[in-house]
Amino acid sequence: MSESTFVPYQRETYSGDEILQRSKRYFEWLDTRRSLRMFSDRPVPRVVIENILKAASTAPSGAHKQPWTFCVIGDPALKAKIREAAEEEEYKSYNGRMSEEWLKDLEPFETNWQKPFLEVAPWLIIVFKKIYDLEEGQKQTNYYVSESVGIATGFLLTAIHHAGLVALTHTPSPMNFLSKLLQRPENERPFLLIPVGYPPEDAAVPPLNRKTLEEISVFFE
Ligand code: IYR
Repeated sequence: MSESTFVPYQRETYSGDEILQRSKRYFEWLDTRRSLRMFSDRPVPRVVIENILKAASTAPSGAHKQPWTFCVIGDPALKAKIREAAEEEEYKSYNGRMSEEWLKDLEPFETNWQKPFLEVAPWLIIVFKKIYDLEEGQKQTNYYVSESVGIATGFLLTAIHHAGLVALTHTPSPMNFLSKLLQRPENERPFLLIPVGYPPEDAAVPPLNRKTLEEISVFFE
């Protein structure tokens, strides 16, 4: 057996009232996050988005392969193209592809096929998952790709919230037009489209309730 190459890991830990307060305050702060479908056009510096991406990329991933690419769109002409292509798909979805049940479930969100936020938000982050890696043309296996990219997207959304910005986890469906428009390689698949920006002055959200702890958990002590 070879010697372990592990390096020491040390971090601050908490107990007593401090661990209680930290966990409670973090929940209360995270509970203020909401998905927004409207944005201010107020600019957000590129470096802020870069920091948010670095935060997202600290997520755990299968065999630490970090199987993600974040495409970041600030160019108005490209945003317009993405909006046009997304609306074309969404129009078809809302007018025939989505079931009655699905449309009914979406009523509280007041969504429709129109996606003006794709042009208004200063940045669009398009998350791609790498179903395998390509190194010098050689296929390399990635593991638990959807789980990994899902977790990274969670980190991304939390980082956006922490910066005081808002986002939407948008899923124009199908999303393959994004691979074409952004000329992504064959090993990448679009995962989510996330507009990011400041909320507008008159921001509004549907009055949602979150499930209770009892509804979401089962303890075996
Ligand atoms: N992709 C469509 C429909 C949609 C689907 C779900 I599930 C939502 O939670 C919200 C919207 C759209 O973005 O409008």
